[in-house]
Amino acid sequence: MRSRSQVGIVGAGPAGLLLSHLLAQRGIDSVLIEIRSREYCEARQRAGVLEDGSVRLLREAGLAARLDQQGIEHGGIYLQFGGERRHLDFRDLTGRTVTVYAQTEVVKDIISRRIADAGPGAIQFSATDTEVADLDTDRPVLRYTSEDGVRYEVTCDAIAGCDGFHGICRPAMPAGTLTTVERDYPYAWLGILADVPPSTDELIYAHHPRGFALHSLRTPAISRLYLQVSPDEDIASWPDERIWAELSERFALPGWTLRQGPVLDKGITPMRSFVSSPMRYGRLFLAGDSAHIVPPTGAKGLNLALADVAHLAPALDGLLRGRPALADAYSATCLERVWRSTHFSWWMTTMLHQTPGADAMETQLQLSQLRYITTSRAAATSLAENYTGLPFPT
Ligand code: RFL
Ligand code: PHB
Repeated sequence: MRSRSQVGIVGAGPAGLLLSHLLAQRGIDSVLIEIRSREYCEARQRAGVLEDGSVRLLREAGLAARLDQQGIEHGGIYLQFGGERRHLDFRDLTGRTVTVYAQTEVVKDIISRRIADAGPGAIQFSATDTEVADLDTDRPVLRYTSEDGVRYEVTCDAIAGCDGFHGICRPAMPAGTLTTVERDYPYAWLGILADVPPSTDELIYAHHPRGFALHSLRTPAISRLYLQVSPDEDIASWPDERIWAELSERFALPGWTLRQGPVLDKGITPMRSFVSSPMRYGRLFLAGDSAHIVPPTGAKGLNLALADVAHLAPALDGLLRGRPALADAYSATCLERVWRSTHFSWWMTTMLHQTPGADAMETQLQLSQLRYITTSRAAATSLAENYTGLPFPT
């Protein structure tokens, strides 16, 4: 079946969902297709920390009713190393904060808003065999098969590839168009969601000889914790008791105990830095994880995805009205923030993780850097400024 839409969007993660909403607010219609089911998208455990600018963006877009009620504002983090836990006060250092609000909730909020605004067909879930074609023309085409087996061909003015790292849009760009810079890290994160109140008031990033650990949270009743493990680790060799024992050891501090509870979800995530540029070919634009990946230590991936589409919505609006300046600047504008976050995430990651086979020099340099950050206001301010995030486009 043939149809027409101003913008075709591939992928209903945070980037694609927010883009479809921001375009609708500008009076631009879009078709949004997603390979997974709605249930899957709403349950996929991922990020939890929103930068100050992400919160403002969601608020300005009218998407923050639940975020404002349930999000937990955090004015700092703890860095733990060498048997001590030291606090960094972001409010004092930058005047800014971050908000803990799960990506699952951001996704649920935008899905329900899109369906309320545009009806049950606003998002085509469980679509298969997605293709993008005619990318050298002003009328690129998006093809997919809907959940009920109908093949669609949508002629668009532009297509947004918001389909994540494993999507089809980036590979659809002609060979030789893209330059890719990447690094795989020799470790991974084992993450758990646990039915137990957090044992801390702020996130704890712990450097430990046995490996990095992170204590985060989702709600006052649900904790989210991570352990550095080997990238080839089998989740089956990590029964819940082993995970809690390892976490307790890495966070150990006299007079403090880690509360334990039932594990609701667990999984292993590889760690990678990846930047593919430019983020545009003709009228195909990439946004979010489809163009770049950062290791999660800096809590940047979701925020970068939101910042990309904050640029992309006005850029597409201009392009469709014959004013291509913002679209022409889109890739370079986004890549500036992407590279800042790529550096910050690499820096946090390499400062806090144990590299297999690392020598005493590496360990001492990490510890020295951690002491410096927690004693020098200038060094602490640099971390705080990056963590709370650069100003967002408005
Ligand atoms: P997503 O969320 O991957 O969404 C892409 C969507 O595209 C769909 N898709 C397709 N749809 C149609 N046809 C196809 N052929 C398709 N192929 C794929 C997918 O099913 C999916 O729904 O990308 P997006 O929107 O760019 O959003 C990026 C974020 O999800 C990601 O950067 C963050 O989750 C990264 N991240 C974190 N970011 C933060 O800002 N703060 C954090 O605290 C944070 N913690 C994390 C994280 C990522 C993690 N994992 C599991 C990778 C913690 C973890 C453990
Ligand atoms: C999370 O809560 O999932 C989280 C928090 C901070 C990070 C990464 C993940 O750096």
